[in-house]
Amino acid sequence: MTSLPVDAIKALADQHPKPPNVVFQYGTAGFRTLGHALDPVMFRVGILAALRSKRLDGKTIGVMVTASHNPEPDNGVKLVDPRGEMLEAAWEAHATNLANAPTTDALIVALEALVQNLRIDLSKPARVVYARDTRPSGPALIASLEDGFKAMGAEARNAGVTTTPVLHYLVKAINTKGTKDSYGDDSEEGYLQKLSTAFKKLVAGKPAIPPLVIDCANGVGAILAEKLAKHLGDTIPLILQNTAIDTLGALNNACGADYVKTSQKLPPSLSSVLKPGQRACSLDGDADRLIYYYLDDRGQFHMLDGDKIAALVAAFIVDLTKSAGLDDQIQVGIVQTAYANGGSTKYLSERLPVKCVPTGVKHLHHAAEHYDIGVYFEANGHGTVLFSPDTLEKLSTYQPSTPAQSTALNHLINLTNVINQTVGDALSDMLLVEVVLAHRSYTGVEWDSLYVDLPNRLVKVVVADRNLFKTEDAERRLVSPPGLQAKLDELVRRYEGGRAFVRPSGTEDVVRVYAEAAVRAQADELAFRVAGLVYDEVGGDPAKRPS
Ligand code: G16
Repeated sequence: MTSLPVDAIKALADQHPKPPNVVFQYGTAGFRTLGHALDPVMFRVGILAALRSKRLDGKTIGVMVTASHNPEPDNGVKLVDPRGEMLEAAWEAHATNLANAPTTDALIVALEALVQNLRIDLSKPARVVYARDTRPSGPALIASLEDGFKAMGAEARNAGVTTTPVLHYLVKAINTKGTKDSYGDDSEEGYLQKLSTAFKKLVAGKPAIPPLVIDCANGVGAILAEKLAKHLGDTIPLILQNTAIDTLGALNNACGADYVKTSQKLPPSLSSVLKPGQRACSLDGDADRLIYYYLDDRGQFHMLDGDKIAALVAAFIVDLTKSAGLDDQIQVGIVQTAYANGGSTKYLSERLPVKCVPTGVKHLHHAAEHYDIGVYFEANGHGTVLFSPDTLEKLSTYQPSTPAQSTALNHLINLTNVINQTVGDALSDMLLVEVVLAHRSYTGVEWDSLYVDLPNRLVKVVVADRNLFKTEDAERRLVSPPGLQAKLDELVRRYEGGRAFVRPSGTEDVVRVYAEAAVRAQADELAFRVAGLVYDEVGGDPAKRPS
């Protein structure tokens, strides 16, 4: 192919027309909206993925169809770049542009401009791998995506129904296959083998691990968790809950990581299952977020969120680098967002370099790449640990001088395999947490006591136009609507230990408000007062005014 296959594109594009008066936007995690609205977007994303692959010399690009933690009627799509990381930011604008071309002719014009401006060599091959979660709207959307691949003559590999992190893993495994950087066998089985083998080595010789309850959010994580449980055997007994992937309306409904994090309580379905002191965790709808929790002896709920995971894991890795004699050569750093609890930021920044970036895995991932070992977690449980290429090289060539150094070095090497370094991965993170708990002999109680969380509250505000909200300083301050930040500052000053910020969501049509304060009632009051200020400033549906 030396020019765009215009006829093929036209013929198929006419089957996926864009409705007028709808504006699509490639946001925090790709396109996300009601599933039935996404048909034209899928077709165009299929074309774009093929062009991205051609631009990158035929490297395989990933496409994941999911709306993750969002309600079941939503769906979405995001592109994954060759190393398994999120799509390069500049291409997000191209995706938005193509998705909004009003007619087939306008789409062709936009595609021709893209090919010319980016000097895409159309004679290169186009290779893609794609997957979807369990949402009912998935199969139809996949068919539309496949039309996009077909129009471009792309070599497309269907990875079926699997988790977002598996898709990211596959992309990296395919692109590194047969090279010295091979990431593992390019199959779901290869992924499960890699994680479970490393986990078994890491906990070998440790006391038996007590059973762990997993809330699978009634999503695709249930399928993978079941396969993982088989690979792990007796090493760690997994008790799978909320596995109803075929029950309409069950996905993320009163369960899953987002439910637990936002409502700060146990999924009701677990109340008769979880025993005091027992560890449990929740995945989200595509298994890229993880939140732990336990009930204390009085039955009180304690949440161990992404911040607590970061603290647990970072301290463990630092100790291993010290024990291996590598602490002067390997620097561990942390990346958080404005949602990180003030308690965690204080705890971590007293020990390690900490950077704050805007919401979205892509921002955290890139910032973490600047450290030798970068630990990044969003408070919502989305995160992973990155080992830089230099660090991986050091670990593979370092000569330990004592048996203790050698053991620590082996642990570090095994950690690089149990951790999915392409993206946040609930199941991989779960194994990582279990490794640390086993090595530290911690229950949830000791882990929880690393630092005390400041009471906090997250509130959604439905406004007429969330695009009116613009932020700066890693989303910690508003620059628009003008004057609103000054009002927030004035309000926050009245609360002891008060902190609050407002930002537009990139995945839902809402504005998010986060507030924390020294005591619970004050954090709640601050959040709702800020939400009220936001609402009054820009207006919206009176029935939806926060109260
Ligand atoms: C996605 C992103 C996360 C982000 C979350 C919420 O998560 O990957 O980085 O924290 O959306 O984003 P926002 O507040 O902009 O709506 P997921 O799990 O839904 O893919």
